[in-house]
Order: sequence, then C-alpha cells, then structure tokens
Amino acid sequence: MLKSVLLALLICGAAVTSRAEDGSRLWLRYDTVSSSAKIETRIDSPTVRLAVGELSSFWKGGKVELQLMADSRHYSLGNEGYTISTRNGVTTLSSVSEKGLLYATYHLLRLQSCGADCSNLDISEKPAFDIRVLNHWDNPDGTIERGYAGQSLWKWEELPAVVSPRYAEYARANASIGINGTVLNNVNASPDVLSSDNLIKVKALADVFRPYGIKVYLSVNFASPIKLGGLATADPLDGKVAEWWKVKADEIYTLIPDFGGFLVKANSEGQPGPCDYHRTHAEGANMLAAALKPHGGIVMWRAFVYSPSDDDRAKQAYLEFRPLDGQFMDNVIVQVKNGPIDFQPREPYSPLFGAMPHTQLMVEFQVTQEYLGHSNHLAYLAPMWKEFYSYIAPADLKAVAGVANIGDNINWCGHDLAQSNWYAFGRLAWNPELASRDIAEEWLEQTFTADKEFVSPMTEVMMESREAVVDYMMPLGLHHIFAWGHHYGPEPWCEIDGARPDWLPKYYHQADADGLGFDRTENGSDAVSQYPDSIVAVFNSLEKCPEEFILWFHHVPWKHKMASGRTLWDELCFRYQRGVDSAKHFAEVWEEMSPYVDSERYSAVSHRFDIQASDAVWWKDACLEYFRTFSRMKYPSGVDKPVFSLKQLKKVKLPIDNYTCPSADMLPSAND
Ligand code: BDP
Repeated sequence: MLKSVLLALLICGAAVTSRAEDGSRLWLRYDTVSSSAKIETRIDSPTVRLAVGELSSFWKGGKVELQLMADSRHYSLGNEGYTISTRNGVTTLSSVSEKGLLYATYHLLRLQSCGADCSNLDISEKPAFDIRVLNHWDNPDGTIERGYAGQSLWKWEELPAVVSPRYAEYARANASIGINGTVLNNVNASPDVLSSDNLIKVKALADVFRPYGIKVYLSVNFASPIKLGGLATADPLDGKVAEWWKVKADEIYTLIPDFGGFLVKANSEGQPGPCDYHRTHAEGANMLAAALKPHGGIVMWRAFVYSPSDDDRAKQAYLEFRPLDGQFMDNVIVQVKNGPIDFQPREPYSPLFGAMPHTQLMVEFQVTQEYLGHSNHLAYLAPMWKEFYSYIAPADLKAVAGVANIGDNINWCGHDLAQSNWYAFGRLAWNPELASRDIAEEWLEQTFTADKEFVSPMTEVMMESREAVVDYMMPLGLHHIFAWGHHYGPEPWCEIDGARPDWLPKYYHQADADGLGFDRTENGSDAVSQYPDSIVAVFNSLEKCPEEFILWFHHVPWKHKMASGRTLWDELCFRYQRGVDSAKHFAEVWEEMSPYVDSERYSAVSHRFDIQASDAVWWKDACLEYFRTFSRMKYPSGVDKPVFSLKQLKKVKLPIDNYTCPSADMLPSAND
C-alpha cells in the first residue's frame, strides 16, 4: 500500500574510509558521495529503505524518485521487473513491487560504476526466470562439498544469537545481480537440517535475507521422517509419512512465512528416496509438494541419478525421468544438470531438456569449479552457460540454479577472479540474452578499474579462459578423466579395485590401439538417440559432429583426419599445447596489469595464474603421455616435449581432504 505521506529522505553518505584490498567488496565498490542527491519516495519499508540507503550513499547524479506503479506497462514486467527513466534531470525508478525498486537501484548504480551516461535513461527490465537460486552444498559441520573458498558462510553454532554482518553483505551482493533464492545446505542433506533447533537458525538467516528479496530454501533428506521423526518408513504413499511432512512444513512456515521450499536429491549416490519403497520419483516429489502447496512452496527435485547398470551413464537420467513426464504436481520443478553426466568442462546439453514437455524443468549449473581447476584456475563460465542456451530456449525453463562458489574466505570465492562467475551467474539468470563479453567487461570495470588498458586485455583473458581449461584438460569431447576423489588433476589411467566402472576415467575415454572416445552413436551405446532427430543427424555422424563433442559421441581412429587436416592424434596434441600456451599467456598478461591493480589482489591473482600455468603442463603431459601408449605416435612439431614422464606423474597424489591450494611444488621435479 502506498503511504500518503511523502517522505523526503536525505541521508548524507559516510566518509570514505580506506580499507584493505582483500576482495571482500566484490563488484560493489561504489564510491561514497560526500553530499547526496535528493532521494524521494512515498514508501517506507525495509526493502525500500535499503534502496534509498544505497542511492543516498552512492548515487552521484540528480534527484531520484522511487515509485510503485501498477499500470499495464509495469504490470507486464511482472513482480520483479522495473523501469528507469529520466526527465528534466530527475531519474524515476518504478515497479509494481518494492523488490523491483531495489533491482532498479542496483541497475542504476551499475551504470554509474561502469561510466555510462545516465542523463537520458529509458529502461525496462523483466527477469527471464522467476526463480534464480544459488545452491549451497554446505554441511552442518561447516565444511562445503566441492567448496574451494574456505568453510561455510553460515555459522550454525553461533546462530541465531550471533548474526554475522556477512549475511547481509551476501544478500546485498545477490540482490545486486538479481538472485532471489538461496538453498542453504548440501543436496547430500543431513536430516538434522529440519530439526526444530535448526529451523530457528534458518529463520534468523531468512530474516536477514528477506528485505533483499531473497527466499530461503532447504535441501532435505528423504528419510527425515525416519531419522528425525522416528517413523518406521519414509514411503511417500504412507499416510503417516505424508502427515509428518505436512506438520514439518507447517512448522517451517510458522517461522518463515515466505519459505521457498525444498531441494531434493533422492535415490542418487546413496541418498534415500521413493524408489527404496518401489515408488517413483514423481510419487516422492508430489508427496512433498502436497505438504508445501498450501503455503505456496515448491519442490525442486533433482534428476541427477544414475544406477549401477550396464547402460551408458550418459543415458540414465533420461531413462529414469522421461517416462514420468506429466506426472509431477504443478509446484514441482525437476532440476536437471546442464549436461548428461556431471558438470564436466564441456558437455553437450542434457537430452532431458526438450524431452519432458508436460513437466516444469530447471537447469542446474555449477558455479563452483569442481571440474575446472577449483579456485586455482581462472575459468570464466558465462560462455559455457551461453553455450547451453544456444541449444535450449530459456522460455522452456521454469527456473535456474547455480551451485555456489562461495565460502567464508575474505574474498568469498577463493580466487578473486572467480567472483566473476557468481556475478555472471546472476546476470545471466536475470537475462540469458546478455553477452558473455559484456558481462566480463562490466564485472572488470566495477571490480577493478574502468581503465581500458586493463579492461580490454583482461576481457580477452576471461573470454578465452574456459576454452583454455577445456584444451589443457579435456579437449575434443573427452570427459571425466580426473584423478580419483578430488577432481582436480589428471589421472586417465586411474584404476581402483572394486570401484564402479562409471566412476573411472577408462570408462569415459575408451582409449585403445585403434583410437579414442566413447561410441555413443546408434552403433554404440545409442545415447545419441535421446536427442531430437535433427540433432541426432549431426551428433551421430563422424563427419558432421562438432569437433568439440567428437570424442563424446564417437570412438575415433588415431589417424582420422580432422577439420584442420591433422590426424586425431596430432589435433589432440595441438589442443593440449594450445591450452598450455593460453594458461602461460594469462600469467603474462596479468604481469602487465600490475599498474592497474592494488598490490594485494595483484599478488593473490598472480599466484593463482602461476599455479594454473604449471597445472596446464601437468595435464598435458599426463594425458598425452598416457594416450601415446595407445596411439604410439610422435608429438607433432610445435608441441612441447613432455616436462614430466608418465612414471613420475603416476606418483602424484594430492591430499584429498582440506587442501585449499595445491601448488606446483606437489609436482615432481623433472629429475625425480
Ligand atoms: C557431483 C559431486 C558430488 C555431488 C554430486 C551431486 O562430485 O559431490 O554430491 O555431484 O550433484 O558432481 O549430487
């Protein structure tokens, strides 16, 4: 409701204080103004107060008005959309909601930070997806599964009594890029998450996040009724089980009226689920959805499943979920990883997208770099996510999730440049049409400096970075040839007694004397047939298949002639070399950047680029030396001779637990 009194708010900005350049300010490095512009609004609410506070402290232009508008233009922009317009020197931010006004505020401040002309604005914005969530894989003990930026941000042992100021900073950063939901805990969920004691802590976080427009969600363990509720079963068709969840949902909503809902990993990698009781994923999801529905909550049910079977792992999620199309309730969204296997440096899109027309689907991206060099390597991921959208129309998706790369490190993400992936995830979740390059530029401008001498070369580095990682780790469609357990270094030779074959690299690369790659054509595992006919015609053909996926879909002879005219072996060598060259080049470019960057962030990033460059050599040598035992071919000219021997590299073992920054010293010296 609009208040009738006009509140003219004039707040003077705080004095500029100097602070350590530890990366903690992310992209939100606005200069504080000494005398603030007039910020006018009739609305007095926590969210609008935040917007007014930001503008009063940081907006350098003239008067700004914030207004709620329910006319048809604003109505068509939805509950979070907004307009920004300037007339006679006054900038007007309008939206049907207060949240929209906060988003408009951050948009305006972003334009200012990037040096845009803000004197004549006429902007309309509407997010592509209603639900834009981060998935934290944080455990109750403070560790983070696949987290490389320290411990969990959530200090459960202190909550609810101590509320760290970082919670509000986290929420502010998310709001500034349009993220509107956060799943607080690991998909491998502890049942204790739903204990009454814990829910009070969750409420404390929800209260901090609410004014920033962020809803809280929880990952739940499907067996919670047994483990927490003392029931004999978690069978979704058992009345007592359904009742337990209903009562639990009521308890949650009493504490957190705008609670978002549940994320569920069921019958996957040892997690309990409805299939334990011979029920389907749909029956399990719907039972939870029924408990949440009266409160407006949703269930995000993950399709990341693969059962031990002889069938190609890349086919399994589709085989299990596609037959369930149309059986899910309307407050269930099936959450599908972008590719059919598991967040590899490059995968084709998962064939489930497009195959379940009567089911709401959402995509799950991984922002944390589990398979892309952790927080040691720069891999700017916007191009990877855009690649996904080149196959899948955003309009066919209900929501988008990103597995967070955030921990309690002072710079949030471990690698200062990895903040760009958090940023890009949010920007693309709001608008998948944005160009990766534009996002990189605006992030660099806000996070470091708008000086072109810095922004231009570093934009190039960022834009090349993911492709470089693909080149030196797994070019041409290779995948999952990581070392056992930590997914950091190469181990294409890995063998573990008793391990599932589809957890081992040989399953995926299929190297033999004839060639390399997994035959997923109609003559092989036939995974290709899960795609629409038009795509099958391309992926199934050795001639037509894009080379970036060739070893994903084909077992290719070593001497096969590639588009470049080289043999497969030579092309493979060339790609690994290109990756190594790029990684070395990144370190060199960064050296030139020292005049533009504060010394703290300069040296932190330098250190990481050095690791990346030496890791790239490690990857190249390990993979090429190993694959050469099959191809029996020589390195072509232009490709560096190996620095390390296979024998040396087979001895490299990284500590799996709690390492944050494995360095080049872990590699053997050339004489070892
Ligand atoms: C894999 C991770 C594992 C996760 C799993 C998942 O290695 O730690 O639990 O995905 O997404 O990528 O459930």
